[in-house]
Amino acid sequence: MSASAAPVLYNAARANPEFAHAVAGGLTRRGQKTLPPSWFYDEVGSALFEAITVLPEYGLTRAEGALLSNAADDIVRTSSHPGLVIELGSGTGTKTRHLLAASARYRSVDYLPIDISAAALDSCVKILGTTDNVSIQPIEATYIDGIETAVAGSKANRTAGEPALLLFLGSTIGNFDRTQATSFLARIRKRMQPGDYLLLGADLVKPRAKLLNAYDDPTGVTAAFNLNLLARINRELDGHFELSQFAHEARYDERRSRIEMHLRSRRAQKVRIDALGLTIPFATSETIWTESSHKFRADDVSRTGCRAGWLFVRQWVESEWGFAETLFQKAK
Ligand code: AVI
Repeated sequence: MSASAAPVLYNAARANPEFAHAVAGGLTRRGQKTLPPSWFYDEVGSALFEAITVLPEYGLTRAEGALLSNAADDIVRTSSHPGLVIELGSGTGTKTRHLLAASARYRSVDYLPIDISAAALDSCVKILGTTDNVSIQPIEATYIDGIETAVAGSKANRTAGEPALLLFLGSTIGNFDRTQATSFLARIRKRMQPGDYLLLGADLVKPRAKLLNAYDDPTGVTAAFNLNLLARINRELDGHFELSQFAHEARYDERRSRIEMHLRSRRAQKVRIDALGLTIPFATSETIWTESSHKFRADDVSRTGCRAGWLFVRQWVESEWGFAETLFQKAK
């Protein structure tokens, strides 16, 4: 995505310059307009995402919770009872509870959740803060900066050769395309120590109707989550999007095993964004592509990790919904 074309005249008093830049770049690019999914998660978006995770149609979070709860002992035994657990994009950390409790039965555990949302980290500390034998040190940062901070900060406390367990759960890996996913997994491997483990959660391919229902639920929660991106532009960048003039759309690209979320303009319109000094034209039915959610075959997940230089250790699969946890290790 090119973000260089548009002048970004953001209102420095209120706007996050990175958000301003992403919006200007994504909405002025030639061809398909885009907005990156990382900007879904302001306070409203995070609350809507929490609601999505309990929808009957969105089985992903429940399946992963059940898998982690059933396999927690097995996972911590296979990853050498880690005393250091680092989690990328922890959110509220609800699913992680089982793993921490299983590891903390053997030893004291340092848990370092990494998230860009301070609100999510606060809830994480509230939810997991009372787990026996677990000490939590939240890190408010992007993934790569957060891992660097976590690994550097924990060096002094780590006995040499004692492996850490890095968690990347929730199928967030599916929000990258295949090439980006491999290069991201390679980048995080570089920052970990030899012998460290990675547990990667990935949603598996399932029938089209089941997927479309999960990303276009009849209650409209996912639609609200998607439309909130426009509302966020209105709030933070003095945008003039009329939300009723855009529709949430979920599509399934079977060849790429990918759900796409779009916001479709219901009519030809021009939308002013004051803080950016931009007016964005939309044709009737033109869309803004806001998210891709790639789905995996179980052996795809191990192949993707191995292509990034990780060694495959073991995989656990929940087959009712279709979800896999895959454990990798960095070579010693
Ligand atoms: C965070 N991520 C893995 C979710 C997903 O399923 O791609 C975000 C989401 N988008 C719509 N519903 C949920």
